[in-house]
Amino acid sequence: MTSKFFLTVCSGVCLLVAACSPSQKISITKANSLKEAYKNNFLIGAALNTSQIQEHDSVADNIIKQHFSAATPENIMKAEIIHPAWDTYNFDLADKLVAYGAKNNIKINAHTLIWHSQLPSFIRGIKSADSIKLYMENHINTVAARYNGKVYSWDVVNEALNEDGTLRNSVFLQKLGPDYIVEAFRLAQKAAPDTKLYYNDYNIEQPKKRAGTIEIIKKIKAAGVRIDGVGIQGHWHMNDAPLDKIEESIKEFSALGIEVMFTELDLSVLPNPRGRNNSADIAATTAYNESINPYKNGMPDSVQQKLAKSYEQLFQLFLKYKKNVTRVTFWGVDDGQSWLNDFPVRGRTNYALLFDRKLQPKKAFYSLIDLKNN
Ligand code: 9MR
Repeated sequence: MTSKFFLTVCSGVCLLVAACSPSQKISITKANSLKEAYKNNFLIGAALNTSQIQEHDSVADNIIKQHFSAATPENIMKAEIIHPAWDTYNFDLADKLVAYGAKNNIKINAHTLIWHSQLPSFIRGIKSADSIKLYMENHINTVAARYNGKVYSWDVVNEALNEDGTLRNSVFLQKLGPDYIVEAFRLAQKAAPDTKLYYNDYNIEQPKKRAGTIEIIKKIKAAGVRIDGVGIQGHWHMNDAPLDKIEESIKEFSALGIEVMFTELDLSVLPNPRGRNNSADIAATTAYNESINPYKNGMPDSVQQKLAKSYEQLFQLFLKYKKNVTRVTFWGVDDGQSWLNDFPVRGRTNYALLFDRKLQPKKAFYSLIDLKNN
């Protein structure tokens, strides 16, 4: 009996599949798509950069279409790009992304309306509270309204908290006071009644920042304003993803009656020059030296395995809470595009995602597929 014959006979017939060789089994019995494997559990997303949104690389494009049911623009919907001057909006790439999502059945999570970082330079010239208020109103009324119902969701406010759970001293806090977050959601709810509204931040699985997040969510709800979910970014290290704290956070956030998402997942494999201090604060960088860039010529198999194991443990946890977790988004498609090659140290070679620099699936990818197929 030839293997070709065997393949035909095997497809869809479990008893015969058991007699196939292991490699045949993989191609016949296993879902080979992340979004398919997890379709009954949660959306699987990726952050897309400009080139991916413009469909420049057909290999990357095929991966996106095959594996992802959700996408977040990595940069192009941030204020400095979409709203570069007081009266100027630049919708070209965002429109393209929205059309791409509609065509390929990929839900777009728009990122982000109100954030202290990547603001347009004209904000620095604004001195009065009234003008900041007007900026916020114009921005949300224009951008969120344009994509109402066309994007699935918005990260309405991003990274408003300090590590101790107090509010970050952003231009919005300084000029508008602590209620600016509720006001941002109020404006977004009006401008985008058909789009889900989320709060998004990093390290909010950590107890103090988690408590700050809960306070924000309760305050929004107490004001009678809509918030549909919370995004735990998930920029962790493969050696110490905080599983217990993540589990506690899923429980506590879900108890507020909102969706929980992992919105920017990646697992660094490189030494952290700041010890265990994990931050996604882009301003917190460290100088390069060779000893903290150990895998510039390739990733050893032992590290591949560790990364795969760590992703597997995280997804086991997400699956345990599949009723509460609605989306898991990776912060990029492949290792080459990852911000972690330049953060917190510029010019390193990191391996934080599921696809390598040649767009080949890594062990970590297969570990997540296997988790659903075994
Ligand atoms: O991945 C983004 C990178 O290309 C930008 O240079 C950087 C600038 O702040 O923002 C990165 O994305 C951030 C996201 O928007 C918010 N959470 C932290 C992410 C990583 O810094």
